[in-house]
Amino acid sequence: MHELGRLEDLPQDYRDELAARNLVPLWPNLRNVLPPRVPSRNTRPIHWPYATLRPLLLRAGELTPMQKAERRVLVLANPGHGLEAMKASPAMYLGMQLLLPGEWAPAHRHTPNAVRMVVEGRGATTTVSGEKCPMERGDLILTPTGEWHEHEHDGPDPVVWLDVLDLPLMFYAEVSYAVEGARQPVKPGRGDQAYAHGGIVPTPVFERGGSAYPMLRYPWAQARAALVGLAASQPGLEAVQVTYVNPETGRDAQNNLGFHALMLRPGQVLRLPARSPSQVFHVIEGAAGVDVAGSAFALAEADTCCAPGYEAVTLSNHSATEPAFLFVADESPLHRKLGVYETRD
Ligand code: GTQ
Repeated sequence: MHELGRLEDLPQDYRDELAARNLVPLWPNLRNVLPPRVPSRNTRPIHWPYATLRPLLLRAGELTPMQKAERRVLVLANPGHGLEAMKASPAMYLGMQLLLPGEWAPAHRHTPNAVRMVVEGRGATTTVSGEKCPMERGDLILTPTGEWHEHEHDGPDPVVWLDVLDLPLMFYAEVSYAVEGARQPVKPGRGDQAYAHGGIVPTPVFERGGSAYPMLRYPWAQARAALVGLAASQPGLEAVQVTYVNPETGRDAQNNLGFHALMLRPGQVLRLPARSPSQVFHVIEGAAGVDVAGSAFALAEADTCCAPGYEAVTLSNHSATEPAFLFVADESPLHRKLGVYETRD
């Protein structure tokens, strides 16, 4: 690939006149915006150990009351994008949210899609469009674009969960905003109960126009059982992974980000091929090694890390006796919509 002309090669008066007329020559920038074969990525592999994050989050609970926070969150920011950009990857925002006993995070709705992965504590609920979802450790709770949601906590201990939002994408597209609301009346009907068994869905006879997001809570007990069952039924299966899907359509649970649960068998080393989407790994149970792009992380329970796209990732379970369970979030639905999803090697 031959060298292209540089900006400095052009006479100053010409450059000045272009700038004055809001014009830019392409050729000095062409290789930056269309690099050869591999995109330039600001996303760095980063590990956020829970052991160091947790005391800082609990301290936020002492320093900042709910009225001053609305959402008491420490953002897991990737320094490759600049901390103030509050991105883990181009399309993914990660936050650890704390709710103390008796607290209420008021109702609002916003354009970004969010999910919660519950890390610790019992007794909290998130009410989404009137459906009150219990929050147990490892549960995945959706708050899809535009749906009212609020969090409350009646249990005895602090509750912490991981928020994953497509906020950076929405912000980039200049479509990110929120609307504040009042406490939601709770409606009967629970998606996690109506869709508790794979392949069996409710058949409305009298009602019409069901929700676009019929299942809002994916209990960890069910996802874990699915993984254990899959591993037992297919002893030769390399990647024991399930995807959180919309039970009515079978497609991704949300529009832009993909959510999966993955089980590593005792002693397993799993090499994931290089694929275009950035990924986030969070340990629900056990521990895992994550090797990506020259970084090697030892993830303990409740730890989180991210990996840039177009890089192979090796996951290892060093326990000889216990499986490890990971929550994986990625940008695959977005990449498929953009028509750029690819696997390499
Ligand atoms: O719980 O609604 O981490 O609106 C960031 C923005 C959580 C939430 C975040 C939010 C929320």
